Amino acid sequence: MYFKKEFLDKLKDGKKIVFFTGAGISAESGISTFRGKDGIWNKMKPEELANFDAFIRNPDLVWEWYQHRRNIVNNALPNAGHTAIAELEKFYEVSVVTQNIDNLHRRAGSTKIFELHGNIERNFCIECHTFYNSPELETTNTVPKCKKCGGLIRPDVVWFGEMLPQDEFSGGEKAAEWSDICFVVGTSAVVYPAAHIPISAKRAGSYLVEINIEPTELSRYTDYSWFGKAGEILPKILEEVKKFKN
Ligand code: BV8
Ligand code: ZN
Repeated sequence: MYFKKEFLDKLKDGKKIVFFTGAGISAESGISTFRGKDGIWNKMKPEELANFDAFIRNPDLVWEWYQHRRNIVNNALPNAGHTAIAELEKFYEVSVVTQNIDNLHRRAGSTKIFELHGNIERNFCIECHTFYNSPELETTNTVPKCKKCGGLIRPDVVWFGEMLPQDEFSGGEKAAEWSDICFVVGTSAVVYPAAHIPISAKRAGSYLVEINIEPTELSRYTDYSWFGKAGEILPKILEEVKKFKN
């Protein structure tokens, strides 16, 4: 694979690298994206499911949708893209700032992860905020009730109209601003405030590299764009790094 000299120089001199990732990095693990041609939003509107009012209106329907997605995630494995990012920790200070809720970066071995939109393996009671990990909840498709107070239990993910976890967001934004290279991998970059992060990185002087199978809202800001699959491109970047860092 051909790499622009400017990019190779950044890889040689850089110390801090951020990977800002979206659903596209998990596509090769068999997890559908949201807005692509096979995206889950094509079949129904996010407003109908991924928001608190929808949950209160029809908790069983929303809970069942997340159970369905949990099963897909539980049967999925990290792909070569996730594992290449984890392995790059041998050569750089790597932070992963992800919009994904599938936990695949952690399962691949990444150690510094900012989860902007929560994690589907965690749940909490909407009344008393007691946390429940998925395995301890019955796998029924009706919404479980809190053992302490009987309140409804919801997935610990950020729904539309909800604030992002402040520490995750500000930690991820700072890591991106301090990075030498900020890779944007597999995201349509249309969801805010998450999509601000690569732009703040660029403004702070980070070298912005996009990896996607098609152009996005962000493509015009990037220093370098690759059109291809994350699971194919990231291992090639790792191979290149091993040539001069081993
Ligand atoms: C908030 C829930 C306010 C968890 C999600 C109008 C304009 C601008 C903003 C808004 C607006 N109206 C409303 C808003 C705000 C809204 C928003 O941004 N809406 C957008 C859609 C217009 N944002 C919010 O509501 C946020 N909260 O603003 O709160 C507030 C402020 C103060 C006080 C109180 C409240 C909350 C946003 C989080 C919403 N939660 N999901 C879940 O169920 O998953 S959003 C959903 O989109 C996912 O979380 C996902 O992470 C996120 C981003 O999607 P992507 O990851 O980018 O996935 P997508 O399918 O879009 O793209 C995949 C990409 O991969 C494609 O580009 C494709 O080409 C590429 N690809 C595919 N295969 C591969 C690949 N690339 C490489 N390799 C491959 N193999
Ligand atoms: Zn409770």
